[in-house]
Amino acid sequence: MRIEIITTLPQMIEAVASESILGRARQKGIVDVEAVNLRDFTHDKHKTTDDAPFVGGPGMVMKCEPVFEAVEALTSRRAGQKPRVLLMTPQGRRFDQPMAEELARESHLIMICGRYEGVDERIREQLVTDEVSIGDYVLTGGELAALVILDAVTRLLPGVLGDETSAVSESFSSGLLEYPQYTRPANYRGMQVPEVLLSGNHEEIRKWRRAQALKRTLQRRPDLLERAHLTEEDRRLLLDMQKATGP
Ligand code: 4GX
Repeated sequence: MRIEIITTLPQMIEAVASESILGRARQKGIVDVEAVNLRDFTHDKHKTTDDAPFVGGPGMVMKCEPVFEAVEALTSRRAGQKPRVLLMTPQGRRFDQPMAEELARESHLIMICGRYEGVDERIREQLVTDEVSIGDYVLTGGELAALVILDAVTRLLPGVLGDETSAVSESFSSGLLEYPQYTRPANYRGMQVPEVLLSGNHEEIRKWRRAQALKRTLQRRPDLLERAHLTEEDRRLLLDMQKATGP
């Protein structure tokens, strides 16, 4: 998969994309990440990427020319194919795990990172296929949002995670929050690991973990239960929990 990130701060992308699991995925050739410097597509001495809004108003707006030329340079390399072009903006569709899974099926993504107050509307209308938000808060630029998407998408690509960890991602796709985790020692300053986890009874452990995941989800994110994949046993457990705590 090829992912190109158009930005005035390529070092910010490179710093994250070269570390840890992401860095290894790149070295293995599973994902080809390129931070594309928007200033390379300017023609003036000052390498200008922004300008004052027409008619006035606060702040600066990202200019059309460098962004159009950058996207055209990246798409003409692969004539015929039409990559998704994402714009990071609080006005976009909220990024979530199903969207990460959807994007992980693409072979080529371009992400545009805005700074300043925003981008010229013609960029949105002509170049962008998806406006994406990572949440309802205001960042200073799109770079951190692009990195969040890069991270969540890359870890879904085959070969990026080991077999063990990929099972963990399955459990989020089951739509429930994670059960509590423990490691050694079994007793730390008098705080005991739950007895069942030391029992060696795998069927009891499976049931305990599932019940804990259901309980957590019910307490913290009841909204997730509506879309979770639940068995008859799950539904019975949930009803018991709801009875125990009252309406
Ligand atoms: N999830 N920001 C982008 C500048 C901007 C504004 C409008 C394009 C259009 C954000 C978020 C986010 C702040 C990134 C404003 N660029 N991006 N930036 N939340 O807050 O994605």
